Amino acid sequence: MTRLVSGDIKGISAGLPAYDQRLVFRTGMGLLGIACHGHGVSDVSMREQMASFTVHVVPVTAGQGIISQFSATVAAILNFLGIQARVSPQTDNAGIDLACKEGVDGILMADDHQFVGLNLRNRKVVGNSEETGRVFAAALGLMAGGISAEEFLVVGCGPVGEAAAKRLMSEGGRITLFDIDPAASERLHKRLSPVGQVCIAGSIDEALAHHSLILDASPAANAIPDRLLDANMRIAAPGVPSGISDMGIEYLQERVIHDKLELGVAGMAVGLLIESASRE
Ligand code: PYL
Repeated sequence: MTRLVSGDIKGISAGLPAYDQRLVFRTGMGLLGIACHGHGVSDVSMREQMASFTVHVVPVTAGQGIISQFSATVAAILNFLGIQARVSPQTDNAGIDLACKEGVDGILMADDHQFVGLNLRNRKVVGNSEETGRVFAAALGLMAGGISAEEFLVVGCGPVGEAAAKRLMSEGGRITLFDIDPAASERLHKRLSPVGQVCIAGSIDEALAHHSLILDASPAANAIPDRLLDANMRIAAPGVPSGISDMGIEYLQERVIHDKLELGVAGMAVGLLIESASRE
């Protein structure tokens, strides 16, 4: 997992309404709608659940420590979705202690390895990597006008890529995997083969020559080189840093979705509350 720096986060909170609009323009749905679609639940019912759900975002000082504005930005995203969230005045274990004593419904907290959400009402735990993969896959499906029988290239075979591939396969998407580390694509191929149609590409050049629907979950800049971009491509890119250059993003315009925190946190929020929401 690539660690964000405060420069990555700057501007996310203030930019949420505009980002939501950009998502609607690209997919027909905003942040909450895409996250609900990723989970197959109705956003109307989810909105109701969220209005009565309280969250503390607990800053974590362990490892490399606090990222300035990280917790505040997570709380801002949750508030934008309609959850009553605030940054805990306490960090680490004291923050967990306070959340339980105050009777809040959920906690979100991240160390350098895992960003988790805990539903204290029912003990459900959600992970940012899985939710990010799921929700970006749902966004790509919306950009594609549907997932069933479409061919998708998943670049990066870590937890985000795996969750994205599973979400695409759950609706009948056909998957080609590519990872700079062939052993990683082979491991994921083995896990996914029982689930549906999946194969491995030998090179990124070959893979991009044959695909226009791409999920870039690699944590590497230039994973999708500019020289291989095509005007027909649609790319969902949760990887940090983005595998597409700024020039590539400019070239693809409304056919690319990339953010560093927003969709993943929205997926976590919906995942925490899904038990009580009705299906789409
Ligand atoms: C959750 C993000 C998504 C991409 N990279 C992940 C990351 O930066 N993880 C580290 C988060 C550390 C947060 C710090 C704090 O401010 O509480 N412990």
